[in-house]
Amino acid sequence: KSYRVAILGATGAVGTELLELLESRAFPIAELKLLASERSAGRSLRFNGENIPVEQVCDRAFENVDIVLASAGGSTSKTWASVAVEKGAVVIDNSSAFRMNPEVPLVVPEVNPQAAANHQGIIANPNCTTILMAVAVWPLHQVKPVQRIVASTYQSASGAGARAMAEVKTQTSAILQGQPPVAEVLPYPLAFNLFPHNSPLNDLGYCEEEMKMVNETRKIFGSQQIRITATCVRVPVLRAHSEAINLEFATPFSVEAAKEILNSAPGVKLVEDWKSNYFPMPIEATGKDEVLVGRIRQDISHPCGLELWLCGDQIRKGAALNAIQIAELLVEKNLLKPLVNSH
Ligand code: A2P
Ligand code: 11C
Repeated sequence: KSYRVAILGATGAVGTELLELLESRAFPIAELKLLASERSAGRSLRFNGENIPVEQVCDRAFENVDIVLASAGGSTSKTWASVAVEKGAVVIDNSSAFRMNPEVPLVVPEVNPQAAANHQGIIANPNCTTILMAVAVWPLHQVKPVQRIVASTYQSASGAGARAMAEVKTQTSAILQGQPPVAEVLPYPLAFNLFPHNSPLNDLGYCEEEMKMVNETRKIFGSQQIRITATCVRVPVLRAHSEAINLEFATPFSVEAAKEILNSAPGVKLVEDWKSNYFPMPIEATGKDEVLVGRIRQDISHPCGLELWLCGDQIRKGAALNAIQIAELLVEKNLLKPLVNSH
């Protein structure tokens, strides 16, 4: 069996990767529609050796579509997801628009694939920093429940979209030529700099990105008890996020046990060579499917604490790959027809 798939936001950083993954993972496609804004109408993109035209999104675009992979921002998803669902499609949405809606499953296939079965037409793909952390922490949490997580992130430009990635390159070459860097997409110059994540701040001083890590992780893990705090920072890296994660358990968790668990955990690759100080790096995570995890060590400030370091491709496992894995899960478990909403 093959499926009619639409990518909403096909010309963006994540959309481009979705296209590549559908091809490289040989997703069973009967028909592929590429949708974006009016700015992109008239362009075409390569898929399986063919040029496919990009269409401006409109109501009719969702007719006869089984799966919509949406990655065009929250407001675009809010406008079009319900249209697509009404027309019979299942929407896998990469934006933050529906993630905390109790009726919308928030899925990381390595963690909570069973949640996908309850969808009512929309399944949300979590925030990228959240996905990467969830993949690494879940296998440990399965063995011994984590009580508290302290995360510090080093987030690449790709999280702010294709135009932000281009801006960092332009800023870098401007600085190298003695010119001032110009920031138009990002709020401040990122080349040779970094700044706290610029999403809106709440009354407690946490930005939205930090609160996504808190709230989404609890929803994915199905545990409101876990105490989580995060500091999110944008760094001048192109497309892989890094995270320093401190975990606290009720009783000590040996480093050896943690390594053994992570070594065979789905979606994780253990990367450590202590002799040469070699650990995960964003340039090595770029283009990889796995979350690279290493530097696992006892927290010297707490007998029940563990420290770890991870890097993961923000566009791939942090966004497009996770969405495609959800689509594969829907196909494998025959979950494409939404449950009838009883309300
Ligand atoms: P377009 O290229 O036509 O602007 P990124 O995350 O890399 O910035 O990409 C965002 C994606 O979302 C692009 O494909 C972009 O299309 C698409 N997009 C942005 N706004 C809209 C909109 N209002 N309607 C449809 N697609 C949109
Ligand atoms: C970033 N993670 O790196 C963000 C971008 O909730 O999907 C994606 C925001 C989201 O800036």
